[in-house]
Amino acid sequence: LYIKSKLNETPRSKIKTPKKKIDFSKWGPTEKKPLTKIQKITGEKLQAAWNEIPQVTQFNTADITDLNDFRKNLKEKNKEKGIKVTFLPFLIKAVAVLLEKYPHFNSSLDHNEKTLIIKNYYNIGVAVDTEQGLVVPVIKDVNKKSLIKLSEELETISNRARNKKLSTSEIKGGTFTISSLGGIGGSYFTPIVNHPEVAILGVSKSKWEHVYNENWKEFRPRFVLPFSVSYDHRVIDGADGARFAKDLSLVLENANNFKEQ
Ligand code: CAO
Repeated sequence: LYIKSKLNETPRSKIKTPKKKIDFSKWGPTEKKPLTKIQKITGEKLQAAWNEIPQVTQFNTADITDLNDFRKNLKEKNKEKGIKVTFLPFLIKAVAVLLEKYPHFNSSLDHNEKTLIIKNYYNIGVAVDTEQGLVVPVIKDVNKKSLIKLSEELETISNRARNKKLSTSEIKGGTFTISSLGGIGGSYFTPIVNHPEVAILGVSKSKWEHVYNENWKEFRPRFVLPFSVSYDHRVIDGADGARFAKDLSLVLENANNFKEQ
């Protein structure tokens, strides 16, 4: 009977704190701005993920000096074709390599939370900042696409997102998400796992730093990318979280990994 009554209890995550109405105008002038539809939907998703997923964030950096030179070169070469080559396609490619190596980062728990469903396809969601709020269009089968193709798709879907043109199929089916604030600034942040996915990469702005390397035996100016990986701790152990972040750094540090794309 005790077990039965426990099973019928509302899960802690479903209990909502009663909201108290506060008259803020008592202390000064205010104005009302209703949330957009996107803000409401995204807010609910984020709240559920925050309540239901025990998440940990692992931080790391990658020395992308060589990769940056390679990117600039590719950017220059594709300028005339009107293709904008940013860092994001490289990150998408690097993540795809790692998801193949760490399949449980590319999984979801089933509805009973008793079985892990590993996906053998690699669809990366990219957080896009729009006037209406945050949206996450998905680029499909990224492992089969070149850096240039990814650059083109990225520009198309982020424009479609900003012009409110995304269809339902374009925001579904993601297996892993990247949130890049690198074009804006800041050092590190802790992204929230995009449920039902189990891990997310947060990318911050790279900057020049003095780096000491055992091989060089001196400090050298290097272009360093800070990033963070948040993951569902029910599916991913801390050791694997650290391995994933370390390996991502290794993939990004070797520009040769991207040369045949
Ligand atoms: N370090 C240094 N520079 C970076 C960088 C990084 N990590 N990431 C991007 N940049 C540079 C780009 O290379 C580009 O410079 P160049 O013109 O010299 O090539 C410039 O910053 C602007 O990039 P961008 O932001 O336009 O393009 P992107 O491909 O990096 O990102 C998109 C595209 C759609 C992800 C981005 O525009 C965006 O919306 N970001 C916000 C996402 C967001 O809100 N996330 C938060 C979600 S959690 O609340």
